[in-house]
Amino acid sequence: LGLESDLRRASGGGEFELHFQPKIDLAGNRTIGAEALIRWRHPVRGMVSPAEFIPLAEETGLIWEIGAWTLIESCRRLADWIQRDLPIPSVSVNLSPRQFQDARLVGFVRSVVESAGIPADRLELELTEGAMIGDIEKAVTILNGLKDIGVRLSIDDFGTGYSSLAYLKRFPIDTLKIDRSFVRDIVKSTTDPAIVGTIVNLAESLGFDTIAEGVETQEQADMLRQQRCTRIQGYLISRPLPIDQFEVFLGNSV
Ligand code: G
Ligand code: G
Ligand code: MN
Ligand code: NA
Repeated sequence: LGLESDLRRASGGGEFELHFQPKIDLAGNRTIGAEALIRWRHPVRGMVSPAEFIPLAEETGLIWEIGAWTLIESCRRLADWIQRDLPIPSVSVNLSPRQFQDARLVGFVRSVVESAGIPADRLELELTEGAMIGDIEKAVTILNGLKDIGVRLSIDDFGTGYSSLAYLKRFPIDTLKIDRSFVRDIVKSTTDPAIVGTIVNLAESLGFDTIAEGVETQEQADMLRQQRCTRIQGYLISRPLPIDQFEVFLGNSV
């Protein structure tokens, strides 16, 4: 309960900050984007992980305010980087299931993108399969609404959820983010390389891009490349970085 009332107080934004984790394309070795990841600097507890407070925010409904803060802040940041000509093609923001199902979502995303003055296709929204199960027709309607704004859409943690191929082909998405559980053991596993290869083929058939998350070693990156997945994100490239360090990363990249 303590944490809940603290979260209520923090939801205005004063104790949150965003870290950014680069995504790169091994073919060409360039930064293709960055994922915004929220951090909570609690005055007493110190850093509280989103793995801890996002589920609580979902349960209590505070996720709307927190998500609004994240989206506004991410778009502002991107606008600043564009204005300063930093080499960052896009920024992605995570949406949890309750945010996705909120009737205000499409209108809100549109207004935030317009206020920030960023090209919509430089913002990406990451959704999990779990957000879209249940009422598929409704999910498709929301996805189409988001797509009409021009933002890019990705399915996060892909391969761990329940989306059937019949649904997947109806989703107007751009990218499958291959879940890190398939990356973790890809070097030793007798099955995971084939699973990754199958996801890459599926994505190609459906016209989606792929990116692998949680890449920690060069050997994993090599195995992914063998399966024709060239976009990666993970500690091998960089941890999620505070703004100033992320800008140094961009300054050092091509
Ligand atoms: O950044 P990692 O460090 O600990 O994030 C843990 C989890 O929290 C991940 O599942 C990630 O998607 C989620 N997460 C991080 N930032 C946000 C955010 O701004 N909004 C939502 N909904 N989830 C987030
Ligand atoms: O659920 P989502 O994919 O949005 O989660 C992002 C989470 O993954 C964050 O907690 C982030 O800190 C974490 N993360 C990013 N790169 C790596 C990595 O290479 N290895 C591991 N174990 N976690 C990572
Ligand atoms: Mn994510
Ligand atoms: Na993920």
